[in-house]
Amino acid sequence: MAPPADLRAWIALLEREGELVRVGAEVDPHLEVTEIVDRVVKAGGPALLFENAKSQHPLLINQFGTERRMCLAFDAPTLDDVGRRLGDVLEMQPPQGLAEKVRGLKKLKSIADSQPKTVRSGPVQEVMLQGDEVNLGRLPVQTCWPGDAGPFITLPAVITKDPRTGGRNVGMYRLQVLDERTTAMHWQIHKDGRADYLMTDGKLEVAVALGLDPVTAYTASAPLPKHVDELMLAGFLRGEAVELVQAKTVDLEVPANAEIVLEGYIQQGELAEEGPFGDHTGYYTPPEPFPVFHVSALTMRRDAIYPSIVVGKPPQEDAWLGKATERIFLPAIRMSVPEIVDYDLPVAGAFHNCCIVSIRKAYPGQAQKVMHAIWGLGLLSLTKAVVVVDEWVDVHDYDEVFFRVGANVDPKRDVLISEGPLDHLDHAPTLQFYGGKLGIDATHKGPTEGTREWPPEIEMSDEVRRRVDERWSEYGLGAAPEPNGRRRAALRQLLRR
Ligand SMILES: Cc1cc2nc3c(=O)[nH]c(=O)nc-3n(C[C@H](O)[C@H](O)[C@H](O)COP(=O)(O)O)c2cc1C
Ligand SMILES: [Mn+2]
Repeated sequence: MAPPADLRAWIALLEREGELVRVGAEVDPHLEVTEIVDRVVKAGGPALLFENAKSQHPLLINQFGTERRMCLAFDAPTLDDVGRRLGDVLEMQPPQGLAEKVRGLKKLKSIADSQPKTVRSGPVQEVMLQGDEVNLGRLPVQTCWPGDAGPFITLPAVITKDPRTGGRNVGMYRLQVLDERTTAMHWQIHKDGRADYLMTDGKLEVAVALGLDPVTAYTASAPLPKHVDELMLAGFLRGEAVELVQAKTVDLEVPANAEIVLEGYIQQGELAEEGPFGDHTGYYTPPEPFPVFHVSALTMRRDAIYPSIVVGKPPQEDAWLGKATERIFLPAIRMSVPEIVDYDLPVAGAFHNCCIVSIRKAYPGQAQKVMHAIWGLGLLSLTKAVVVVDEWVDVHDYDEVFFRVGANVDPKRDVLISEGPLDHLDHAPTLQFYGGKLGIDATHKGPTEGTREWPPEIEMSDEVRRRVDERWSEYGLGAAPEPNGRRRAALRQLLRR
């Protein structure tokens, strides 16, 4: 098996796995869909295909809403396995011996095969609408929350090219529908699409793909370095190149397997008020000027399916896109900060508010070094609070992390207050984009860091553990409870569902 080839194969797979429900009842994409999905997401429920969302196009939502579906999308047992695929390539060493050389060549080939390839035609261009024929009002675009300024296209893959280098960028940036043929383009200031826009002194051509296979859709949200094409990552993770067709009215290539593509342009300096929008921070983002996207053509499949997602107070469906990024990027992070063992971005922290990181600590001040590394690493640089724990602490076990913070921290000595760039959407800092950072060093310390001798942690001896394991049935206490760590892990899985 391989990850699904397009949205329809994905829907079929979800259906076979009992992971999708078709809803025939008429529903309103204005607020009603949000309320339904909010309940289903929080209950760990299925993907929903609304076949009658007051539009001729069905609306697909909650395709990513559980860990199981995310793993189905990547065709991997766990998200860490997806990360390992990438790590294997990143950590390639000069091969020793013939067997390793052959394996090395295979890895190199898998990179070469990841390049998107151009094909002559694709289903996304079965229907072609241009000029006045384009009417975004025909799509079941959701107005998600009562305070939203209007309908927003929430799950797009926005494609642009760097005017200097021609390098492609694909990003997930929401589009507020302003009228039949224009939207706002929500390029936050730290993002690659915005950089392409700033580099142009006239028109920037833009294509927006909607309804992709799940891996390619995910990669639009992946925080890659600017010069890396997200479609290349998609090809690598799928094990098959993304196929592209030439767009009809702009000089861009678009995924041949998409359901819908919006083609058009953005004129440098033409801005419109975007928002308010009920955002993934759990608050409404206030109105702010953003570039205007003119849609000059709309191509689609016959009976095109429209994909959507709701963000809001966590947890929402996007939690799992974020968790995928957390897991997939761990090997890449360890390439530049090798002492990092693991990290966790709590969903409740909206991803940029908090990062818990465990490190293999070998010298004084290393926790502070890692805090600064995170504050200097891609979009992780926007992290507000970093909590550093020792390598033996399970960063995904928030009880254990809280225990370490309580037990190991002298606030005067171990709390670092710094400052730097903050997330575009963070409403808490006094200034937009810029403010305070908090680092908490919850690792063990020693005299070289100005502390007293650090006491040993309480652990039962292996010998007694074994004896109790063997004798458990004699005690008449029923089935043996799971050892602590494993029980917590199971509990966490349950809470996540
Ligand atoms: C559901 C969802 C919606 C998002 N909406 C936006 C958005 O409106 N604007 C934005 O700048 N980033 C948004 N993001 C985050 C970007 O997709 C992410 O930062 C990605 O790395 C951007 O691509 P880039 O790194 O090529 O700029 C969203 C992410 C998700 C999962
Ligand atoms: Mn990018």
